[in-house]
Amino acid sequence: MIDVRRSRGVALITAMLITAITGSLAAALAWDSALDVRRTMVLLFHEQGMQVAMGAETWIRNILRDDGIDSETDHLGELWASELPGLPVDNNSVQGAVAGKIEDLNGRLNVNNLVDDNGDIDQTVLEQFQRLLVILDLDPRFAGLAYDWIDADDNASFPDGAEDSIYTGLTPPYRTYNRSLVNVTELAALEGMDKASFDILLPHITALPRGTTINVNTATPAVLQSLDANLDATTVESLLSLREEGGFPDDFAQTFSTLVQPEMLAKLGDTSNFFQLKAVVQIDTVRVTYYSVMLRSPNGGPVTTILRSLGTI
Ligand SMILES: [Ca+2]
Ligand SMILES: [Ca+2]
Repeated sequence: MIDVRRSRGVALITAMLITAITGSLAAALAWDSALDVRRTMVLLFHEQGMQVAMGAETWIRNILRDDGIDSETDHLGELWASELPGLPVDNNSVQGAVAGKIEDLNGRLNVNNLVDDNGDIDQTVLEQFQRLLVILDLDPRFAGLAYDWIDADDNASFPDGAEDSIYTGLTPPYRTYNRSLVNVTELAALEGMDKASFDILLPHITALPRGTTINVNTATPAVLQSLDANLDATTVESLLSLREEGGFPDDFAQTFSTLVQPEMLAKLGDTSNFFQLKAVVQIDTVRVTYYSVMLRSPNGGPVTTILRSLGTI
C-alpha cells in the first residue's frame, strides 16, 4: 500500500530542490552577464583612454615642432615645459579627464653614453655617473655595474663590474643585456639595486641612442653638479639662479668653460632632441598612464614618436 503522506513529502522536497537549483542558476547567469557588461565597458573605456592619450601626444608633437622652428635653444621657460593641466574629457557617453607633463630627456645622463663608439668605456661619462650617484647619496659602484650591463663583452670591469657569472648566480638567475638600452628601467636589475635607490636615480638618467649631449638649460640640479668634481651645491645654486627659467643668458660654452673639463664641455649643449610625454587619462573608473618618447629632428624638422609604453616607462 502506498503511503500518500510520504509521497507528498518527497514531491514537495523535489519541487523545493528544483526551485533552489533554477534560482541559483538564474543568479549565476545574471552575475556572469553583469561581469560581461563590466568587462566590455572597461575595455571600451581603456580604448577611449588610449585615443585621448594619443591625441595629447599629437598635440605635444606639434608644440615641439613649432618650438624647433621658433627658437634656437631649449629651456624650461618654453611652452612645451609647462605642465598640461587636467582637462575634462566630456561627451554624452563618457566622463573623464586628461593631464600631462613633458620632460626633456637631454637634461639627464644618458647611460648608453657609458660606452664609446669603439665599444670601450667612456671614462668621462663613467666618472660623471659615479659623481651623480654620490650626489644622490647612492652607491657609486652602480656606474661600473651599469657599464658592464651595457657593454657588449662578458668581461667584468674592475673594481665595480659584474657580468653573467654574477647574475646567473642570483635567485632567480638572469643575464646581462650587453647592448645599448632601450628602456632605462632595465638598470633596476643591477646587482644590489633596490627599488628605493632606483626611484631616487630614475629622474636623473635616461636611455637614448649613444652620442647625445646634455642640455645645461634643462639639466636637473644633480646632473649639473655631476658635470665636474669641483662643482658643489653652492655653485649649482648660483648656476640655477643664473639660468632661471629662460636658460643661461650668455653663450653656455663660455659659462661652462671655466667650470668643467674640456672633455665634458664637448658633451654639453643648449638644445634638446628627445622628450618624454607622460599622459594620465581617466575615463570613468579606468585610468591609462601613457608614456611616449619623441625625437625632434634639428632645424625645424619633424617630431616622431620612437617609443611608447603603458603603466611604466
Ligand atoms: Ca626651444
Ligand atoms: Ca657586458
